Amino acid sequence: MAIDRETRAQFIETLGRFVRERLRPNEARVSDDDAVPADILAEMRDLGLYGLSIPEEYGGLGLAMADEIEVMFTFCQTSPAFRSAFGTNVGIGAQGLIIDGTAAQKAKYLPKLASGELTSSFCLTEPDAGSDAASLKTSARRDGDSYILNGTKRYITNAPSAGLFTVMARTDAAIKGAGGISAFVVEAGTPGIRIGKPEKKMGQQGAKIADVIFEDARVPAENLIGGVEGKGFKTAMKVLDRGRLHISSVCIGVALRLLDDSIAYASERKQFGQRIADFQLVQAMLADCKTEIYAAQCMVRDAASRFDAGESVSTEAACCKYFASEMVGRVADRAVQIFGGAGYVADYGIERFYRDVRIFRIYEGTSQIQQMVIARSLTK
Ligand code: COS
Repeated sequence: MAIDRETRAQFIETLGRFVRERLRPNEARVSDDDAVPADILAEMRDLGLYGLSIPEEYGGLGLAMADEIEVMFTFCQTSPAFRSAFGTNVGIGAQGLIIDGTAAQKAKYLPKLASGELTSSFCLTEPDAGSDAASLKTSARRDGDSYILNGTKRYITNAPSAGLFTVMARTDAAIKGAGGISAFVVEAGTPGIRIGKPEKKMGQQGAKIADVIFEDARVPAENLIGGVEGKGFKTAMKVLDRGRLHISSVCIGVALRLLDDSIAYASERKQFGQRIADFQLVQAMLADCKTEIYAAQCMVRDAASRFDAGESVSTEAACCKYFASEMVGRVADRAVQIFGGAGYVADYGIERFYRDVRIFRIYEGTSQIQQMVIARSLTK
């Protein structure tokens, strides 16, 4: 549902203040502690962030994609670890249920995801199935009224805090590709589920990723998403189409922040007797950042409104994710350059962003997978 312009503007203004007053002062702490403080998580729940994209009938804000991206442009002008805490509920962890779940599955789980009482995770990737998602090996064998899950899911965002997993598993061992895969909603407390040790990562400290290991985990058959076997890969792809728009808007938010910081620094820092912002070579870097951010915004706004109109946007979502994630990498690199030595030193936070944004070119489909999706649609 689209909210009216005034409500959206007020919400975005509130979030902008929250980012400036609550999140930015805590960026270094979140990185040092490798955790988002509990009081900030509670405030993000109260703001409705966990339920941004969950329909209103289940207690969410039910934002249209066109509204969600605008919200993210503002919210993500801070460390992306804050977004990651609720990002799986907005995106990949919950969307399988929203898009393809039965009425009973939605009624059971979505209210708790919308309030943030439950955090969800998306379990697709495995040790031997990353970009080639359709080759996944985790099995789900039917046994009476249940399925028995076995296998390992890897690099699962929010696994340590998740109460619910959307799990893609193979229900038909005879079908090797996408057609043998089904999607399940699995409660974290299910016996037979273990969470691995959180990985040490290049960036986004405060956001956790870990293995999720299924060892004879018995899941009620009623938790098969949509109630039909063999549809799980398509569910995952639909979730990722939408997720790629969301991630694009996250990239843009971070890029806006980096540009602001770069302008502020260049306006203050003096060399050769003048502000470095007055040197044309620095101006060129600022202008390139602005131009690319604007291009990404235009792309994402266009794709989001097409998505809301019911168009298939697989290709456009891939274009957006490809361009926006590469764009923020270039913006972060220029920010380090503009800050010079200070850009390389931890106290200024720029090097942290430089590391934080690197994952955007990898997760929810690498740049090379986006190129493949785009090229396939052009040549099929
Ligand atoms: N929406 C709906 N259905 C889709 C779809 C989409 N966006 N993309 C593919 N499908 C369908 C296809 O139509 C096909 O259905 P049929 O068998 O009925 O024709 C089925 O899914 C299999 O598709 P395809 O043959 O294209 O699968 P591939 O194995 O070639 O893989 C890619 C497709 C590479 C695009 C997919 O594996 C992918 O996105 N990989 C990256 C995974 C990823 O992003 N991982 C990140 C983990 S989450 S952080």
